[in-house]
Amino acid sequence: MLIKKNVSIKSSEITPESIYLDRRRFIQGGVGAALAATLPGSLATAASRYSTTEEQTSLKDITRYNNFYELGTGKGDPALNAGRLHTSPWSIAVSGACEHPGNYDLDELIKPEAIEDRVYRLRCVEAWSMVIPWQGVPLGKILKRFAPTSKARYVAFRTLLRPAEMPGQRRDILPWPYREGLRMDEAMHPLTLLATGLYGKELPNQNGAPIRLVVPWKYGFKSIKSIVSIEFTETEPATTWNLKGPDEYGFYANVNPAVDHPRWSQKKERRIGDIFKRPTLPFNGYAEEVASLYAGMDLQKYY
Ligand SMILES: Nc1nc2c(c(=O)[nH]1)N[C@H]1C(S)=C(S)[C@@H](COP(=O)(O)O)O[C@H]1N2
Ligand SMILES: [Mo]
Repeated sequence: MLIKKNVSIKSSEITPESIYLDRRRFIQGGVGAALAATLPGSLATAASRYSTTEEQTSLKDITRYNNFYELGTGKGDPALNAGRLHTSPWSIAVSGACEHPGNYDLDELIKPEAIEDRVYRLRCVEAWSMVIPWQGVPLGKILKRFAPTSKARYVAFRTLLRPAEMPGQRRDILPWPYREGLRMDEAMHPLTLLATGLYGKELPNQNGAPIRLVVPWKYGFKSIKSIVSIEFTETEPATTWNLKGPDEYGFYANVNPAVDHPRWSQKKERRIGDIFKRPTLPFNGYAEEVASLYAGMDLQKYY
């Protein structure tokens, strides 16, 4: 899985998207489901009850229309600059309120876990959206291994800081390194994923290789890319977009059509590939799974 991070993959080794899609459709079908149990490795990953069956955004759009300001602020910049980033070797520093802090090699973290398929909606705060077939491991499974203590109420994440390979970091665009955080119950929720791949291949650099967070009920900026540190904290951690514009970007950032961004409406979104806009759903359509996490909270205040 995690061998050839930096080297470009030969086109002969890449599963064409159409075959990949057919395979998934086949496996998700009745006979396929039975057969899948007998297939090895990633082919056998079960269709998750958390996955949407909505039409998936094309691989081209997912990998060429990106937000990754470390690699440039234009939507096409991350793909253009992706080759500069070295993602092997890669380790994650784990610190704070847990029994097993330390520096973990990425393979050490991921290898023992089963890689799951999750097809999630991604809703950017800029009012566009995609449907992305991720592969990864539920974040909670990894976090448990560090044995967080009762003082761990939040988890804070940081992206790689390496201006030599990330041209955006040579400019004062955002407070670097990019920082994000979740409340512990959000982090442990089964929907919250650490993604290591998409469309059945290794995560492209522009999508946050070698490992990034995916929190599908929150605006895309919570889904921090290219993670190098995880810290368990007692208090709410500072987050990059909240530092940049506290009135515009909250800590919670749950997708909410009832709370507009100060400069634009959040009631609708454009699904990349579509012509017409569609209504934005509370919690990006995951209300049934996650709304209870926020029971009793004023979502106008905790935006
Ligand atoms: N480190 C880092 N992570 C980041 C960003 C970023 O600029 N830097 N952009 C965020 C935003 S605004 C969005 S919408 C998603 C986009 O993910 P994608 O390019 O894989 O679709 O990544 C998020 N994660
Ligand atoms: Mo975004």
